[in-house]
Amino acid sequence: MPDMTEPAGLPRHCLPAGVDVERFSEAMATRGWLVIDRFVDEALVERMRADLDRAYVACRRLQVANGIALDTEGTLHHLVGQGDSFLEFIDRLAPLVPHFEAHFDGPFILNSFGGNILRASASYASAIHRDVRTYSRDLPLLLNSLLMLDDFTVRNGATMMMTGSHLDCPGRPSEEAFAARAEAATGLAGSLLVFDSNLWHAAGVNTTALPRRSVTPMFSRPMVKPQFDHPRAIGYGRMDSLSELQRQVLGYYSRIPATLEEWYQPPQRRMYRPGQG
Ligand SMILES: O=C(O)CCC(=O)C(=O)O
Repeated sequence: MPDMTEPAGLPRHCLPAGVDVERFSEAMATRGWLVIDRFVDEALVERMRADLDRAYVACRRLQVANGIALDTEGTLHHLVGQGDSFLEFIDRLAPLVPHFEAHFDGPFILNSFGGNILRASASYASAIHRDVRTYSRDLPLLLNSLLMLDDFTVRNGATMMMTGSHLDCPGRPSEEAFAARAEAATGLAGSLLVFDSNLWHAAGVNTTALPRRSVTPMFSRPMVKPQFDHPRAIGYGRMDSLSELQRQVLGYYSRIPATLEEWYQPPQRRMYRPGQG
C-alpha cells in the first residue's frame, strides 16, 4: 500500500493536539463520535461555501425536474466533480488517514460526498436516521463525516448525536429514547464531525434566519459498493493528474473491470489492486 500520509506538493496539515489514533479509536468505540476542532482553514471553507451554493443550483434543478423536490430541499449529492474545493478537501484528509485506516483495519474509499444547507424548513436529514442500512456493530462498513461550513450552534441546528447508540441500538429508537441521549455536535466553521455510521443522528432545528451549511463525506472499506462511481464521473483519463491520496480515496484502485482487457493486467495496473481488502 503506498504511503498516503503526505501527498506530493501539498502543505502538511496538522491535527489539533490530542487527536491521535488512540484517542480517535477510543471515541469511536465508546461515544461513537467526535469533533475535530478547526480541521480545515477559513480560506478553504470559504471556497467550499461558494462551490456549495453553485452546486445546489444544479442539484436542485434535477430534484425538481425529476419529481423528488419534496424532502430534499437544501440537500446536495455527489459533490466531487462539482467544484475544485471538494477535490482539495480529499487531500486535506492526509493527517486522518492513519485514524481511518485503524478504524477500517485497512484502506478506505469515499462512499459518497453530500451536503446540507439547513434552513428553517426540514429535509430528510432532519429525521432520526443512520446512514448504513445494515447494522454492523462489530464490522465497520461505513464512517460518516461532516465538515461544518458555518459555526454549528444549538440555535442554528447543530447535528444531534445519540451518543453510544452504535453499540446498543440496532433498531430505530423512539423520539423519547433519542432525545434522552442526544447531544448537539457544536463547533466552529472548519471543524470536522466524524462518527460511526451505525449511530443514530438527525440535523437539529435551525431557528435562525441564516443557513447552516455542511458537507458530509462518507467513507467505507473498498469492497463496499460506493453510492457514486467517482472514477468514472471524474474520468479514468484524469487519474495521472490526481494525488496518490485522491486516487486511493476516490476509488481508482478499487474499480470494477468491464472488459477482459481491463481484467487481464499485472497487479499494479489492475482495476482492483491487491491490498484493497
Ligand atoms: O446536516 C446535518 O446536521 C445532518 C447530516 C446528516 O444527517 C448526515 O450526514 O447523514
